[in-house]
Parts: sequence; C-alpha cells; structure tokens
Amino acid sequence: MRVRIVTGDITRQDTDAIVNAANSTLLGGGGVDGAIHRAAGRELLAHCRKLRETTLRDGLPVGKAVATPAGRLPNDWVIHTVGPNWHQGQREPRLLASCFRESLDAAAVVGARSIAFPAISAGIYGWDPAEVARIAAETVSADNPTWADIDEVRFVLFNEELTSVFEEAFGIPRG
Ligand code: AR6
Repeated sequence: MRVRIVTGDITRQDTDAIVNAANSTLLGGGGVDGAIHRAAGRELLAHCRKLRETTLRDGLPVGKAVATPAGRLPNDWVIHTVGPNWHQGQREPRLLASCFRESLDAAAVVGARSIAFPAISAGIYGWDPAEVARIAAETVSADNPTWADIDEVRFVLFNEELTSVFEEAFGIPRG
C-alpha cells in the first residue's frame, strides 16, 4: 500500500473512494462534509437519508464508517466516518484511529483500490492536526491483511502547512 500526501481539494481526487469527515446525522454540515455534498449533489444525500431510515436510524456513531455511492463525484464511493469532537470531550486517540481503520475496512469491502482521506477531526471538531497526522500514520502503517487490495492511500490536505505536518508524521521528505 502506497501512501501519498498532497495539498488539494478532496472533491477533486481520482481515487476510487473519498472519505467524508461527517457528523452522526450523515445529513451534511460544513467543512469537508459541505464541500462533498455540494459536489456530489442530491443523490448522495438521498443515499444518506436511506441509511438513516434503515440500518442507521440513530445515526453513525463516532469512530464508525459506512460507504455509499458517490453521486456526481468522479469517485465510485464516499466513505462517511464520524471523527471525535475535541470540544465535546471526545479526546481518546483510539476513536480517531478507529475512523481511519474502519474507513479502510469499508473501502476493502466495496473493492476500492485507492482512497483519499481528509484530516479528519482537524477542523471544526478541534483536534490538533499533528495528533491527527500521528494517529493517521500509526493506523495506516499497520500491516492489516484486510487492506491487501488497496494500492493507494492518499491524504489530501487543504493547505501547505497541514501538508507539512502530515509529511513529517509519515516521515516523507518534502517533495
Ligand atoms: N478538501 C480537503 N480538505 C478540506 C476541504 C476540502 N474540500 N474542506 C475543508 N478541509 P472539517 P472535522 C479540511 O471541519 O474537524 C462538518 O460540519 C479542513 O481545513 O471539515 O472532522 C461535519 O458535518 C480541516 O483540515 O472536519 C461535522 O459536523 C479538515 O478538512 C464536522 O464538520 C477537517 O475539517 C466535522 O469536523
């Protein structure tokens, strides 16, 4: 599995799957979530509503992930995950590690061979980006046979500063 770290917009990636830093309602929000729903159109919202009416009546718990088709986006799948909210006292690293792990598991289940992640919880949910990067690196680097068919894991960071933080955590020299 190859890790790439890039600066950019998560809605403009050519990966099979992109990850949405959603909230438990799955019905949209600000930040990455807003950008993804805007780019994907109403079809994505319809898939999310369907989940809320069926398997996820109480919403998606923190640390869990679920895949839906990606609507108008160029990707096949959106994997929705709910990061821990620092401001609400959700400060355990295992919760964030679970988001990365469960998203990769969900990607493997639908057969996605490439996946793009944003910096989950590093925005509105208030986590220190360096801690997010450290947990991402630790989790993704685990030798997990479930992820054997995933060729590329891409981290898409919104600005250069955040990109440097991730490069450092992954031990990737500035390119
Ligand atoms: N592409 C890549 N990264 C982005 C983009 C984009 N288009 N837009 C923002 N970022 P956030 P969270 C960066 O707040 O902290 C929503 O309302 C952003 O700069 O999107 O997990 C949800 O509905 C930051 O580095 O996610 C939840 O209620 C990172 O993505 C809540 O926000 C994550 O910021 C989730 O908060």
